[in-house]
Amino acid sequence: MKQIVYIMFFLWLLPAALFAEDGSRLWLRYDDNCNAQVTANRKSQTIDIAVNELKNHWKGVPVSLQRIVGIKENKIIDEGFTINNNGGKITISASSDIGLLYGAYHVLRLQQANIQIDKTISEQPKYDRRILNHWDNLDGAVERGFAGRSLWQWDELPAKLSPRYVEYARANASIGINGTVLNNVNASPDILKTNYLQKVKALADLFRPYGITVYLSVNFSSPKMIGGLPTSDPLDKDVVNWWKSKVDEIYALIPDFGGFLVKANSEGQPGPMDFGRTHADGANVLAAALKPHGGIVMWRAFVYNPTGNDRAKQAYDEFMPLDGKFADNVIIQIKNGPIDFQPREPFSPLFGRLRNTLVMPELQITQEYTGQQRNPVYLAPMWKEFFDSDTYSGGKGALVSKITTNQRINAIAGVANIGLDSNWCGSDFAQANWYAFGRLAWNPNSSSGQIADEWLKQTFTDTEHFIIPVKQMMLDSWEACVNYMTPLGLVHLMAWEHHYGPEPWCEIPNARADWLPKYYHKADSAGLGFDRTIAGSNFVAQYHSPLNEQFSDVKTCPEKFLLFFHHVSWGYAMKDGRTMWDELCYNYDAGVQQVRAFQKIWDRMESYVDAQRFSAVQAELQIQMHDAIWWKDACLLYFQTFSKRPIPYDIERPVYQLNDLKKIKLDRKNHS
Ligand code: BDP
Repeated sequence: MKQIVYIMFFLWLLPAALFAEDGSRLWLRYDDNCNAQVTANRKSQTIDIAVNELKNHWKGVPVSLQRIVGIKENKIIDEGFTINNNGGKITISASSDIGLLYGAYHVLRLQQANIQIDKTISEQPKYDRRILNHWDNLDGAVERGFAGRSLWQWDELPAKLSPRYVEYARANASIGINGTVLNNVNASPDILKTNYLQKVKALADLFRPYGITVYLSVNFSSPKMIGGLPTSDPLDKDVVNWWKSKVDEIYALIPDFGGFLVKANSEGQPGPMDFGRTHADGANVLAAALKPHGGIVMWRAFVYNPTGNDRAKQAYDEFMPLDGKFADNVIIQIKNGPIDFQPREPFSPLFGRLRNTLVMPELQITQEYTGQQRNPVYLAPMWKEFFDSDTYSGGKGALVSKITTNQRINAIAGVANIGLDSNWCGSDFAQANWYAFGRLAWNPNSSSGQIADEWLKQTFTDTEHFIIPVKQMMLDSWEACVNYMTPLGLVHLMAWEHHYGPEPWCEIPNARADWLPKYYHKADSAGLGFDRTIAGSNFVAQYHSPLNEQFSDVKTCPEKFLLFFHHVSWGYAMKDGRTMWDELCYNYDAGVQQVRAFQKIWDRMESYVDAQRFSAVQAELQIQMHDAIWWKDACLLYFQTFSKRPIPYDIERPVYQLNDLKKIKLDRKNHS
């Protein structure tokens, strides 16, 4: 009897185990064992992966993979593909193995999204290097990571290879990501020690068939810290030689190593300026060591040092004088905005200004400032606003996406949101941001809606009753987040260090001014916002005309950036006739209302989604709802102490007391 009970209990558990929907399959939820007829005219590890993916998961007519030799050799490697369907057979052709694999994933994507292949499809990535930046430390912690600890098991490598490494490579290949920087930009010098390089090699070997190149973040003091030299001065002969032999050592292990990412002279990191040298001096020494092997240096423009000047101006001030001085395999990696991955910022003026230097965008996929993967926020619309910004470099039409894809080396980086959590990203909707980064890096002209559509269909279901409302929810989610966190061009109102939740009042004894919210919002009895016009910091002058003039004039400055560029009086009349104070209140309230609407949308979706993912998202929306009210009350009650105006009576009353909100101190570590 007892045995029967056990068996019944086991049988009852079985379906739950078989169908555990923990999100681990990402958007790759293909049916298995489809036994498709697939042939290829060549064999290689990469082509074999493509053949097997299709054999296993493709449900249509036979597929032929055609590796064509000798076309379009103008690029380092031509990763594009063409798909033809003659009715009885689908042909995927490409001039590289990886092009065939990308073509195979594209065919599967169309199948999962229920799109017929009824015309010839030709695709070519716009950025050549589509790179994830992992801010993973060697001790397994992930800086600004919200999805568990690091995927990389450094203590087990190279002997033990987690199956997740290949799953990671496969997921990236399926969306065209072809590079990964394994370690944090706040880099430990140890990564360049031989024992670590052996571990890196093991990962590189696993990733290679999936077209993924490995890069490393390096610490500029490495020659001194692990090389035993007395200095790391880039112009010292021994330092130059140290970098050269270190790089030679790396390439002996990893012949297709991609290069280095460097954060130098920023937030306490060492750099060439410690020795009276310039960013160019530093970058060029590394570049010279990498050059014979075909490697590149991605030198970050995120410089964040105490200067008396407007924080927004620093990157430009340091890098513009060096325009044209960088070696031809150095590319300057620039965050999308001039401050630091805020919910919304205008684009960094270095795009369009550095004209004799290669530049690449850095986006943040991990949601450091947008709810830390507890708030479902789809970031593609933010990135689109950035890509579509006109820099006016050399005239109208010089969009960020255009100027950054029109160079000798085209590259883009996204700070990864991936960790050891079973669903990879800590939340189901955060997976959409990883996905969207890959798809936009492939083609920044794709629309956020199109990407959301295909992601939803692959990840959940293609039923219209689900797709239409949930897609709309995704598309509105970023604007909602901006509304309840930092509307009208406000930035950096987040809590100290961990950056979760509002603390516009924050004061920390002896902290640098430009690490504190008050520096950014400048609330006083007269008004709110940072004057960056000629009467203020004159940051506007870093933009090309006519943006400079447009941002400078309070009347023509887009209201979404108003308080970024102007200190505006509380009673200032906005375009809709409301006062700035009222507009601010309505914006915060709109954010709250939007999240309420998301909750209602999602609750109606219960019958279309498995129970596990349904309730996970439901819980996140609940957290987001809580956070939105918290943000609204904290910011409005605090700013009200300056504006001395009532919160318009037709919007929701605060539910918290300012003094209670000020007492909240979350127990979150900075680097968790
Ligand atoms: C900031 C993060 C910090 C990073 C820094 C960077 O708060 O943890 O080290 O960016 O990009 O947004 O270097």
